[in-house]
Amino acid sequence: MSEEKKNPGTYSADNIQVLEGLEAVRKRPSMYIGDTGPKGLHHLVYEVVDNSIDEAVAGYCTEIFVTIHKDNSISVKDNGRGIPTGINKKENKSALELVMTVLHAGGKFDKDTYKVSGGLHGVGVSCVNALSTHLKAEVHREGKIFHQEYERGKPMYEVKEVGKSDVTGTIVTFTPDTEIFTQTVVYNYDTLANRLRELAFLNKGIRLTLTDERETNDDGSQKSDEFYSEGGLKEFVKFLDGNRTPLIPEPIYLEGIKQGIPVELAFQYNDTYSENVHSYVNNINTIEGGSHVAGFRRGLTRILKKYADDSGLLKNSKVEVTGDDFREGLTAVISVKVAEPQFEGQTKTKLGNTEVMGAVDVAVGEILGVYLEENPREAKTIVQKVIIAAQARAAARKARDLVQRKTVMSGSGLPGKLADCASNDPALCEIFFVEGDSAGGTAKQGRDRNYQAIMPLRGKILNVEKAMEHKIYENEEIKNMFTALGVSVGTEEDPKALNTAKLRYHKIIIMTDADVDGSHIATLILTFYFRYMRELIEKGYVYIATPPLYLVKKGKDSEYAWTEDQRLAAIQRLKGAGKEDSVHVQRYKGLGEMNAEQLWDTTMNPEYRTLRQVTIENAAECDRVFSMLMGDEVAPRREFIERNARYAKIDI
Ligand code: 0RA
Repeated sequence: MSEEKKNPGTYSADNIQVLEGLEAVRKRPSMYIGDTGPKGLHHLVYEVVDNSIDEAVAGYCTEIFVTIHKDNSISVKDNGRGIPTGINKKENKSALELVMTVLHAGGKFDKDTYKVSGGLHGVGVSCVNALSTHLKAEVHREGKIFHQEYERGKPMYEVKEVGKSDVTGTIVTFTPDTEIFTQTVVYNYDTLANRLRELAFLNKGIRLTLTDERETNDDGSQKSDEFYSEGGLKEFVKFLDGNRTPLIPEPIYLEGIKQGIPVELAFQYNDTYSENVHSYVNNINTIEGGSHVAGFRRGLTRILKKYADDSGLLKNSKVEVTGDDFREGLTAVISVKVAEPQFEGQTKTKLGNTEVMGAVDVAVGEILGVYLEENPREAKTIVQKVIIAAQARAAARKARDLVQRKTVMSGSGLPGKLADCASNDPALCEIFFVEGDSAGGTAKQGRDRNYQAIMPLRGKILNVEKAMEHKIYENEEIKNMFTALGVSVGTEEDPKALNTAKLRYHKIIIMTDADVDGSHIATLILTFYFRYMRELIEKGYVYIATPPLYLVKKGKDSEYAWTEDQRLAAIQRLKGAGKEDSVHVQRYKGLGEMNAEQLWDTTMNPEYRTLRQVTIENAAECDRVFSMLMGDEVAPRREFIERNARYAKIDI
């Protein structure tokens, strides 16, 4: 120790602390970035981009470039002021080095920076550094260029001046560590594009450009997209409702500071029956909602109810109007900036700060009050929509009660078509929802009845995107799905809430044919889960089975293939020295073509099967994709399907 003290430039006590901090990140990366799968991998980029967004929100940066390099390293470049490089007196180190190597350094040496973004976990760029084999920071500032590089978070040299520059800005380039990200270090363009698009809508006026050096377009140009929004959330709502028919010409929009809290919100009514309220706090998607969403609902209900009462439109409708009725066919985005957000809930994405409720309530009240006064025709359209919703809800309530009664009776009341498993332990039990009775029969023979239940579904299930709520609860297949799962609607607090306390299976597996029809049915089922049982997706209970596409056979030898590459490889292996036409390839057109043993071996046996877990990475994007795939507009659907023609693999 004493020796090190004498050489502050090389290895001081401070250094040891720093290394301990970053070592902690490497030891338990999930604590800092959520997980070490694809989600955590992409989170690294968001963490770095957030720093540039902060600089932009502070008013010093207008452009951010994100580049995926050929080797899957990432560069984030901005035209901000550049990270300060001067020596911090207290730490006796360059500020740049502190930012890059000390956990949460950001606020410490610069108290004036009003940091409002900063990733879901808000851990800062030093975490990215700790989890990268190599990171390089380049700063253009005060007419000079500075560099520092790091290996797994440790500086390779002190900050050095390497040249002159007549611009300002920061470029961070990092290579994710394969020791940490053992699953994959390959970046997904669309995932990054969706987040950058979202950030552009949430932070109007900032230009975000994504470039993929791994791919070129058909015309030879580099794959690249630019995201820029002048209208902010107003444009976000239009984008989300791009495949729906609006009821009012333009979204209702407000931006301002209410009770000291920056609030931006936009909302729009469309002719569907679903409610799509997306909310953000400091650019973080609060998928569990919270006080800002509560404030929005309260303000919306208060103002619309008063308007409806005063206008006399409600008088003849004979139904009682509830809060839900005001949100049918509503698409809204709420964004607030909170200095010290408290995140609660299962996934820490629910805003707890109570003071935000009043601020948003007041904001909605102001803007909506004025809108209704100034636009009587639109006001009438909205109120009529609310009345229809209330009438439909009365019908839905009856239908829901049916679902509820049936679930309560369960035991004897399980659907006749369900082949249940022996175990009662939900954590061990799986249920396969299988397309068609014939495949259902095969699955019943092939399964392990101790813990695998089979439930055949008849043909195409109801498209919930187009149906009114009561139709959904009246639908036989959907009712059976509720009963089989042990899920009901209505808890003591909320008659509409999903009650999953008695869920009977922790793996809900959708097993359909590996063809277009099968994908369509899987998408219909997923739409239903997304709209009516989202909690089960969020808890990670919903999966998609992946049956093979081919059986490649020669004599007694055979191999299954899931992809074109696997099919070709299997043919090569099996033909050996023989001719190619000695190998027979069977294309499985449906589950029904497999016998029970084959289905078990390839698709149901946990030892060999591949299940794809359904996750919601980006709720707003899911919402848009589902409304497009299942809604009325044909052209965007065809376009999407053509783009994803190989297999409608929807990463929801
Ligand atoms: C703190 C102070 C100042 C700039 C930044 C942070 C900054 C950080 C990042 C991270 C990525 N890009 C960035 N750009 C700027 C500037 C203080 C000053 O110049 O007075």
